[in-house]
Amino acid sequence: MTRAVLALGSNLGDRLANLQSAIDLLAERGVTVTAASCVWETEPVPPGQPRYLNAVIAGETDLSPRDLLRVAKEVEHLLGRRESPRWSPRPADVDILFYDDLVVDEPDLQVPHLRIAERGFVLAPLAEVVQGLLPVLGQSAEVLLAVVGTVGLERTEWSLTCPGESAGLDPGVVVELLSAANLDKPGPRGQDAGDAED
Ligand code: A4P
Ligand code: MG
Repeated sequence: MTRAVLALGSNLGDRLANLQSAIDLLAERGVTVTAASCVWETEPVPPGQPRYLNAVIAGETDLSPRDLLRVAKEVEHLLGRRESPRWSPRPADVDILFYDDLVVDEPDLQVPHLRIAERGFVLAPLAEVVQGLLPVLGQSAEVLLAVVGTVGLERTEWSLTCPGESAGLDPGVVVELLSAANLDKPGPRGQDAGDAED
């Protein structure tokens, strides 16, 4: 089994339901999701589209990186995503952030995902799920987040359910707060976090 870390995003439809459905559909397709970050509401990049909900999940899988990409695309499609320009609004985005410490550099698949270090909406939830240095990148998500800043990132009170959580398969899960980034609300499962907008 390989540990994979995925980023989820949604800014169309029932965004929270879309994130949870993505987890459930991944679980049905060979990704045992063992940990989820809090749900973050984030300013869209680029602006001029609805706000996103974002989360990061970790899981165990026997799927190859390419099969994992195929499954990610299938889940996006099942949740209503159709061909659209890059960075346009979507009911579901499922990106592979890490696949253990493997590096993949192919025309249609790069792992680690190329824009992790520049995306606060990825780094904030990632810091809740991966402790310490990130694979390949060799920096912690907290440090990278401090560089890009936390403007436009808000931790909500919502939480996601992981089908594999009780299996205790994921010793790397962090239940730590992001004090360095001044994100000092309780988490990471959303208990007591009280800043949701709606
Ligand atoms: N691809 C290559 N590597 C990967 C990978 N590691 N995981 C290819 C997933 N896909 C990968 O992706 C385009 C192509 O990238 C895929 O066909 C696949 O072969 P896409 O999901 O269709 O397009 P995208 O999501 O628009 O592009 P990408 O590159 O994933 O962009 P980002 O950087 O993830 O931006 N703002 C907020 N607040 N929150 C968001 O979640 N997301 C985006 C997408 C833009 N702005 C956002 C958010
Ligand atoms: Mg994507």
